[in-house]
Amino acid sequence: MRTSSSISGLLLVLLLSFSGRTFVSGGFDFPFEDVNQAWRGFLNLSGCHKGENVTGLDAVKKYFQQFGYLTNGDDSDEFDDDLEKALQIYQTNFDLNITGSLDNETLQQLVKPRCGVGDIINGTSSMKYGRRLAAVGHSVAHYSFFPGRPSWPRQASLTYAFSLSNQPFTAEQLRPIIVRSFARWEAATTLKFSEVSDYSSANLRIAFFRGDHGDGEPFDGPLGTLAHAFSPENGRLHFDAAENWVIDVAGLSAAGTVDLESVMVHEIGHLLGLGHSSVRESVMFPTLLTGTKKVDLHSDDVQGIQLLYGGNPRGNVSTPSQQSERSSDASSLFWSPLLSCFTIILSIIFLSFPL
Ligand code: TQI
Ligand code: CA
Ligand code: ZN
Ligand code: ZN
Repeated sequence: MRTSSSISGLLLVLLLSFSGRTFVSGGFDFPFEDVNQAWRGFLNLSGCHKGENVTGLDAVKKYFQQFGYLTNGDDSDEFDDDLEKALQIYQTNFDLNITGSLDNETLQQLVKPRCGVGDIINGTSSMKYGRRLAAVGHSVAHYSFFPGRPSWPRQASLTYAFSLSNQPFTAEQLRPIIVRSFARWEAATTLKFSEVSDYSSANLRIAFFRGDHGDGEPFDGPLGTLAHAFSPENGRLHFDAAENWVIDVAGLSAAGTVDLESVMVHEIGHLLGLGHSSVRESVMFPTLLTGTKKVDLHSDDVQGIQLLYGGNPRGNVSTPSQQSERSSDASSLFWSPLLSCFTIILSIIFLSFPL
């Protein structure tokens, strides 16, 4: 990419002033980069609209490709019909004025730090997105999947194993947390989970690592990235051993501690094929308040996982909020932009990683 390198100092100052707004949400009090380096060059493109040919538009197209808005593979500098459509969808998702051009408001949204997961999964430009649907009285699912919606076979019996290397807990401390976390997802689906002792042959493999551990997603020390999981059917779930992990609620009052079980439940959702959700109370919402535990599946999590695997014939798990009407447009994802991504640093983990 030749574009994103041209950044003037003035723009930097401007960007720092935007970033003040991104701190409004309560989340982990992580240090994080103000604005994704790679997208700073976007700010040069203010006012760009259809028909123009401007250096730097190729980077915008790549951004939209990365997050699912563009699928035509074209990365020229030409502002074409497809780019205009992509912008309109993006503007709908982020509740901006739907101008189809690169106005300032849109550019400011584009350069904000965001999660690595795409907004549109299997998207087509005919889909409807986000809050506007909710506003006309339809409940919209807010869970999401990975691109291509990968999953384990329905009704699979999956084995899991955990490694005791690099971490402070004993098997006796860790096992109940893992067992409980899997049980929450099992209760909602037809999936079955069982522990096996042979780590290398297990479907799902849980381990703690520090720093670079060979999968291209090095951990970053205390806070920042807490853990990551790969999408089906990879099965790897890694925790950052450098975190101040807590396994009892009492310990959560200390600053900088993270509840292992909350993160475990969230990461198992990823292992099974769920992306993030825009429903604040869901376990797949990409923010966890400091010092809190969030381990009960929300109806949004249940709907998402049941879409992949079907419901549990033993009866629906009870969920804290009323079940909302299932939307046929399950694959759209709406981010509440100010309140979701900005409190955490996310790593991008796609299917394409080799084992
Ligand atoms: N780790 C990110 C996460 O699991 C890594 C990640 C980003 C990711 N995008 C992904 C993993 C897409 C799989 C698929 O979300 S994290 C939280 C929360 C993290 C964050 O360390 O930032 C939890 C891990 F929600 F609290 F912010 C677990 Cl619960
Ligand atoms: Ca970390
Ligand atoms: Zn890893
Ligand atoms: Zn996540």
